[in-house]
Amino acid sequence: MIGRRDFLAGATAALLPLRLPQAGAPVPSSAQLAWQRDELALFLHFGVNTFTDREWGDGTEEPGVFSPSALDARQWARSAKAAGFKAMILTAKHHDGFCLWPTRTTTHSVARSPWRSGGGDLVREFVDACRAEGLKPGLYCSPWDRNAPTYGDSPRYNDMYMEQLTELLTGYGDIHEVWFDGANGEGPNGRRQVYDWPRTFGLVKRLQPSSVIFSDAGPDVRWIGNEKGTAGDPNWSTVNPELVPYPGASGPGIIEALQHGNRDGTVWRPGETDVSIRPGWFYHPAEDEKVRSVDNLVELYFTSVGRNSKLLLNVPPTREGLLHPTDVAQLRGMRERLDTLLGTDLMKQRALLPNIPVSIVSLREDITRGQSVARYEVLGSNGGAWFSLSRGTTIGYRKLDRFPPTRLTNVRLLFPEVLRSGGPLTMELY
Ligand code: FUL
Repeated sequence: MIGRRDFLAGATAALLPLRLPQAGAPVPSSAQLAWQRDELALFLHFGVNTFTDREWGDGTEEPGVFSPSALDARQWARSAKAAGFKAMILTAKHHDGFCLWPTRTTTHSVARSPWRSGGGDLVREFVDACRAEGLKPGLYCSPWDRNAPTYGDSPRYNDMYMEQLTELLTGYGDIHEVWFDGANGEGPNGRRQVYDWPRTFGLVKRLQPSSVIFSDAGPDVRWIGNEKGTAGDPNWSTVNPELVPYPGASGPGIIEALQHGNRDGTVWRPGETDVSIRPGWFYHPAEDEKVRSVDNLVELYFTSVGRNSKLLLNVPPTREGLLHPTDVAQLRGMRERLDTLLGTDLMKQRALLPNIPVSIVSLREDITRGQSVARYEVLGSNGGAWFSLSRGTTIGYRKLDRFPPTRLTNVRLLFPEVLRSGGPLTMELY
């Protein structure tokens, strides 16, 4: 046994310096750290698809179809904030190419729509609403563009895409997360567009140095490898970058690497778990009865945040431009349930009370010093022999384990394997 720590009361324990710290162990940047600590972000898929009832528009949509009747981005932000979300990410442009801001790069935008008589700028209203409610704004701008005539003419399209990003990243203040998917469909006449990822990432870093860039290939935050809301277990925040060379890359082992990261990875690139509250990413009236239940949303929290990931939950605005009352109610229900489940840390009491059953253990490493625990086991006792409550591999930012309600007087944490000396480790019991 490499390390052991008994907890009778109090919540924080320093890991013993079990090995000399390894020079160069990957650690998070301050932007990655803040990103992870936010735990919950709301994803907003909204655009022409909302009005045509599609998931992927083909770029031939009339801008005139975009006509939300009562759009209120503050309602999105208030709902997110009330549910404990700390950030929001809007699809400024999806694969159909329709821009939610009055871009100079194309006429395929809100400027040609009846919304706000063509004078609207939804990216502006979105960032203003975020800031008014104390949320961090993020933007998704799809590289795949089924409307742009230059798409498939790689250098020309890439120039236009850089201009779009420049508008978004210079015109709206701090953008905390820039979200890239790797979808790469054919252009007109079957032409293949080659994206310039180094240029794209370089531009974002130059214009918004404090943001995190999300994609399959990071560089700051990686996709978790599925859209089901389930991070891998284990889930390391470190990866070997050569495994996923560019966003949208496919090949053997990539999904596995995204799901789990690499224990011996050379860069810090935590995983983000994106999933929708409804079957689709965009709003469809036919899915009003298919909104995830509170139980299901709470489960998502445990399989994402509780596995050292972050939850990016999509809640698509309706044709009115509002979050649907059902979705808002489920978000509120999720918050209430999480507050109840994780509200009272029994470790904060002077001694564990044998009459209060425990069913959740929350472990946290001080990730400013990287991830160090490689195997752990939580033992409990009720005055007699020790028995196992849960065990796992890595902990990272947060690991939530559930077990049948158990009465305990003592808890012991074992570390059969650690990679390096770590910072303080926190345990909470619920
Ligand atoms: C994917 C897209 O194709 C989906 O429409 C959605 O935007 C999802 C979040 O990313 O790559």
